[in-house]
Amino acid sequence: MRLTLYSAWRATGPYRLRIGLALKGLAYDYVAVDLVKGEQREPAYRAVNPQGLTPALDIGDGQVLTQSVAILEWLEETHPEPAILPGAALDRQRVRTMALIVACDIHPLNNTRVGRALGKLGVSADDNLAWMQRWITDGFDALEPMVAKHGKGFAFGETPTLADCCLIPQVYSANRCELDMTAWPAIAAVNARAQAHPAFQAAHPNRQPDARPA
Ligand SMILES: N[C@@H](CCC(=O)N[C@@H](CS)C(=O)NCC(=O)O)C(=O)O
Repeated sequence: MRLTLYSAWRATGPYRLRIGLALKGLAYDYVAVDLVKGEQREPAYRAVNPQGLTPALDIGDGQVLTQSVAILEWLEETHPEPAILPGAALDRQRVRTMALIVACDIHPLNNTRVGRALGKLGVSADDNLAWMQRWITDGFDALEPMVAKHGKGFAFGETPTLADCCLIPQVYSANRCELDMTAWPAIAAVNARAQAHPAFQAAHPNRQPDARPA
């Protein structure tokens, strides 16, 4: 199966999926979508993902998958080892809860298109930054005790899970938003551990072909 990932180097949705693909040891071709230029809204990309969002994963035979968490779940079903979901139903529920706090409750409020829409309404760059920080703070405040309780190196347990696939890109985004991670020591510790893991290193924005100097 030849995989083609439509990605953008700093965007957290594609970053989640790059982590999952690296954890599963799956190679892929990389197609960069320039979100700053707006390539995601052009007809050529809408033909790939009509929603105009990244990531998209072309798995061949005319099949293109979208929505990062749904793609990660598909990866887990089709490539079960190494597992990114634990064996027990209750544990899986906890991991999905952590992942969805990021994917449903933080990220959608902070997406590029939301920032663009706020800007069109006259929101200043400073207020936009405060907006981003507010939603990340809310989410991390909720996640911190969960990670402290369930994490043993990674967000849930000793090995990377779907929760880490979502959390680590969100920490990257928090850093870009100038948030001080000392408020969330358990999350910061998981992030430090992940940065030393080869799959997370391979998936890092700076390692992508479309990476630009900061
Ligand atoms: N829920 C979607 C979110 C996808 C999404 O919003 N992707 C962002 C990058 S992280 C994007 O392509 N934004 C382009 C835009 O907002 O115009 C997923 O998880 O795949």
